[in-house]
Amino acid sequence: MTIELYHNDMSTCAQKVRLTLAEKELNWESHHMDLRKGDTRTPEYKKLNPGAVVPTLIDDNQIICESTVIMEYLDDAYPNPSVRPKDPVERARVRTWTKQLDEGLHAAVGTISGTVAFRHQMIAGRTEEEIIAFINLIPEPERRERSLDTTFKGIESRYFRPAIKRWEKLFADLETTLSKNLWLAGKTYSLADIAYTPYLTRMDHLQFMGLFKNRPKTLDWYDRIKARPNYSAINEWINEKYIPLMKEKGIAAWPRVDEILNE
Ligand SMILES: N[C@@H](CCC(=O)N[C@@H](CS)C(=O)NCC(=O)O)C(=O)O
Repeated sequence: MTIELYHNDMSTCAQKVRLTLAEKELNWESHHMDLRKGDTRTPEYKKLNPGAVVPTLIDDNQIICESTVIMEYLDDAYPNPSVRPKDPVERARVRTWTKQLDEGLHAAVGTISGTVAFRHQMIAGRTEEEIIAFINLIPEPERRERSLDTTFKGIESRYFRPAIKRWEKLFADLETTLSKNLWLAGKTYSLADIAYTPYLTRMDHLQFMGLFKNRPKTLDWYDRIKARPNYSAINEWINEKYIPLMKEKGIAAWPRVDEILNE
């Protein structure tokens, strides 16, 4: 039975799952979704994933949504090598890290990427009415509201400052943890490290490394996670069209980020 993954090249949540599959050396079949065209917002795809997002995993005829749940599922279904520590305390730490992403950090990165760079891709070639119609295909009212504000207002959106503040706190927390332990959950590389790898990469692509330039332990950890063989799950899927856009718009937005950091 082949593992199937509905994913997107640059999506952070999809990158989490691809990193996990690569770490476990599992073969999988790709269904690549174009998020700018709205591939996830069709009635057919919503039958697989009611939230209209990637990733979605299909294994053994079972549909599994939510990137953290998928990573845990893969570790349960294919336990060798395991990417979760045996020690209950370290396992609890993994959950504490992944929970934070699911409860706000991922949305905050969506806000940062969207306001700074991706809104330009959303707007290109669409009239205002078409943009609104596209956003209205998002099932949850809260996400729809955020997408409207971030798409039309860019970094002037009311969601931008709290998102930067949340990531500033995260970088402080990472540095504290990595000053005590080599990896996020303790002595060994785990799902916690995998889960945060795409987000550090995103900050890097946006030229937002200033968020952690004075955090030597985090910088060292970022070098170590990038040097791992499974990082090919990010590198081999880089969409070269995104990189110059993220760089140009990220550099232009940085003075506002710096202002927020220095408040
Ligand atoms: N909580 C979900 C979030 C997934 C998510 O936000 N996916 C984004 C890409 S990172 C997406 O598919 N967006 C498509 C869209 O908004 O049209 C998970 O962890 O799987």
